[in-house]
Amino acid sequence: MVFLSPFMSRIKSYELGKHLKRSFIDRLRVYLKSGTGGKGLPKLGGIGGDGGSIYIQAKNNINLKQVYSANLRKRYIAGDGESSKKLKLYGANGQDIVIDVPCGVTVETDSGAKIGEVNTEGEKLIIAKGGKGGSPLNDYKSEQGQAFSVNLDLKLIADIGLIGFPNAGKSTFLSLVSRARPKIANYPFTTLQPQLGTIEYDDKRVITLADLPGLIEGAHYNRGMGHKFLKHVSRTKINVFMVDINGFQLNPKFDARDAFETVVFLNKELEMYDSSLVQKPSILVLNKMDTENSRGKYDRFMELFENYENSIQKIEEYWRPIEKINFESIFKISAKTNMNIEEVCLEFRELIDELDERNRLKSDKKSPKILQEFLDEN
Ligand SMILES: Nc1nc2c(ncn2[C@@H]2O[C@H](COP(=O)(O)OP(=O)(O)OP(=O)(O)O)[C@@H](O)[C@H]2O)c(=O)[nH]1
Ligand SMILES: [Mg+2]
Repeated sequence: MVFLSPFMSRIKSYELGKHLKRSFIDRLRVYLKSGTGGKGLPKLGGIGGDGGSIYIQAKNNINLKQVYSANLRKRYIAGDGESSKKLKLYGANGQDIVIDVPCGVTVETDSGAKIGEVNTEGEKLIIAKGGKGGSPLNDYKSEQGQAFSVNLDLKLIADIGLIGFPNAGKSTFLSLVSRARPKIANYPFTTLQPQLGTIEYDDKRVITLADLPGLIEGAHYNRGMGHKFLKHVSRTKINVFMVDINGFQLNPKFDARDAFETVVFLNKELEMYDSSLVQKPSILVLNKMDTENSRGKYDRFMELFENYENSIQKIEEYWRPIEKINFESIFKISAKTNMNIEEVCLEFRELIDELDERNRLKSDKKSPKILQEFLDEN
C-alpha cells in the first residue's frame, strides 16, 4: 500500500488535471456531509451543539471551474456539534460551510430532483442541514448529519440566447456587438462552449448575450453537441435565431438545407428539448446578406415563410413542429459588412424593456394578493 500511494496520487493528479483543462464546466458533482449534533447531557440538562450545515451562495464573476479548482476533491464536510460536558454544558455548534457558486446554479440530486437554485448575488440556499444537538426537545439524542452527493448545474443567466446552426455567424455577431472575442471560423462547431458578451447602450443599460454552440437537425437524439447547451436558453428573455440566408450543409454526405428548412429544424429542435421555449419572445435574424444571390434567397425565404402552412408540407412529417415560433420581427443583416446590426440591437433593447415592463406590471398586480394572504394569516 505504501508503495502504491505515490503511483496512485500521480494518477489522481493526472485525472484532475485533465478535467481542469476543460475551460468551461456547467455541471459539477460534489459530495456533502453536514455535521452531526453534539450529545446532550441529560443528567445536568446539558445541550449539545448543532452540526454545521452546508450552503451555497451566489456570487458574481466566478464560474464553476473556479469552484472546482478551490476544492479538487469535491468533498464538503461541515463540522460536528460539540457534545455537552460537565464543565461546558452548552456545546459549540459545528462549523458551517458556505460554497460560493456562480449566479444561475441549480442544485439537483443524482436522481434529478431539484433542491433549489440561486440566481442573484448574495442569494443563499441550505443544501445539507446539520443534525440538531441533544436537548430536551429530542430526549438528548443528537441527530446525525446528512451525507449525499448533489449536482451543481449551471444555467447561464443572459437576456438573450443566440441559437442557430453552425457557421451561421452567431459568434461573428457577438464579437461585433460586444467586447467578447469568441473564436470565429469558416467551419461548423467552431464554438464548443457557451460564450457571454454584453451590449452596452448609450444610457449605460447593459444587455447580456449568450452565444451557444451550433445546433444541427437531430440534435435531440444527440447529433452534434448543441443540444446539451440548450439548457442555457431556458432562462433567457429572448431567443434570437441566427440563420445563414444560404442555408446549411454539414458536409457533402448530408442534405443541403435552405434558410426556410433551417428555421423549421431549429423550431423543431427547440420544441423537442422543451416545448415551452417555443413560446418565448423570439427574433429571426437572417445573416450573410452580403453574399451572392442573397437578395433572391431572401425573397424566396419570405415567400415560403409567409405561406408557412403550404411550405411546411415539403418537410418530412417527423420534422414539422407542433407549434410554430411566432417571431416578433425578422431582420436581414450582414455581420461582415455591419448591415442592420444597430437596428437589431435596438430591437433587442426595445423588446427587453417591454418584457421587463410587462413583468413589473404582473408583479405589481400580484403583491396586493400576497399582502392580503399575509394579513389573513396574522
Ligand atoms: N459573407 C459573410 N460571412 C460571414 C458573415 N457572418 C459570419 N460570416 C463568416 O461565417 C463563418 C462562420 O462564422 P461564425 O461566427 O464562426 O459562426 P457560428 O454561428 O458562431 O458557428 P459555430 O460556432 O460553428 O456554431 C466565418 O467564416 C465568418 O467570417 C456575414 O455576414 N457574411
Ligand atoms: Mg460560434
